[in-house]
Amino acid sequence: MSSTTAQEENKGTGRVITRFGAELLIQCTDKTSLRCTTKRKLDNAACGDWVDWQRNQTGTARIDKIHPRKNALTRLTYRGRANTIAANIDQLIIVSSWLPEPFWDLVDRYLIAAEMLSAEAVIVINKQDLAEQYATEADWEALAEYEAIGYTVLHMNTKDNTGTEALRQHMRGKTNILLGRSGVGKSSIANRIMPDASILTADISDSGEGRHTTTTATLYDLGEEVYLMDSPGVRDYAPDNLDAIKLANGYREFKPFMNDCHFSNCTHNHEPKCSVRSAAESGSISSNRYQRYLDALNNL
Ligand SMILES: Nc1nc2c(ncn2[C@@H]2O[C@H](COP(=O)(O)OP(=O)(O)OP(=O)(O)O)[C@@H](O)[C@H]2O)c(=O)[nH]1
Ligand SMILES: [Mg+2]
Ligand SMILES: [Zn+2]
Repeated sequence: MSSTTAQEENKGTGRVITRFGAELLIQCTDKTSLRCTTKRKLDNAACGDWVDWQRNQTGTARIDKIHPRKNALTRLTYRGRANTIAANIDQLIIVSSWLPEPFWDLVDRYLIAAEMLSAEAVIVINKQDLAEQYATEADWEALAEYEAIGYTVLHMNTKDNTGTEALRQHMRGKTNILLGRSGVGKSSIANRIMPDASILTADISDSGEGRHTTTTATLYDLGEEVYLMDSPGVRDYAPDNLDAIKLANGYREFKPFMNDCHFSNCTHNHEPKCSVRSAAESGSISSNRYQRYLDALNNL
């Protein structure tokens, strides 16, 4: 073991914990954290990136290389640009709650992103304590449909710790990212998984001041190759480079039927002899999911 820490070294490797403006905080291989600036052309360094850094004569650490990424989660900004949320993700933890209510088309879009990233996905429904009051028949049906096509659905309640251990088991050996609308409880879940991290949540503080909504994606190292990223809540989400093929591939239950469509470039919409549509009509695949696929196709 080296007796020096990254604070005393002149160069090294690290992983981006978070960025604030032009500055990044990285975790070095010795687990210490280091503030870095970055070259303008490496401006897309994102939470989860592995990087090389070097110190200049004035002592400032600067990122001079981003290692090749396994994948990157990007989103389309309201200005129509692609924005990298985080990189090198093994699993999306897609969080909804009973209040604010679940948006299943948003869950679908995160699942499409998971397929595009070749990442795994877990669906979390938080605030189980509010289920009796707010969950509808249609909601339970939607959840059963996700489970029927092989997705794990975890019910959580961060007030009494329901589901924390189950989620922890699913996170093993992976870089995980919490995603979902604002206020569903992502940071509350992160706090349950990592009680020592003391992440701010929307609870009104003792002084009665302000809501602590998460503003930037942040990586936490849990040890044993487990990482968890908390991310800012979204109003909506869409992958930034979606096309009809990627969209259909994002609906994993379509796959066994797609090869039987009459046209090889079938969009599973109006085309004759479409096996996917037939499967939706006969109930082999969920007509709700198929309808949401058609809506998404129309919005491309
Ligand atoms: N009833 C109930 N409330 C919860 C639960 N988990 C979290 N909350 C509350 O939900 C609110 C939002 O929690 P946060 O953890 O800040 O939500 P977030 O998803 O991180 O929100 P953003 O950072 O804005 O994206 C807080 O008031 C929490 O106390 C739960 O299991 N049950
Ligand atoms: Mg938060
Ligand atoms: Zn088809």
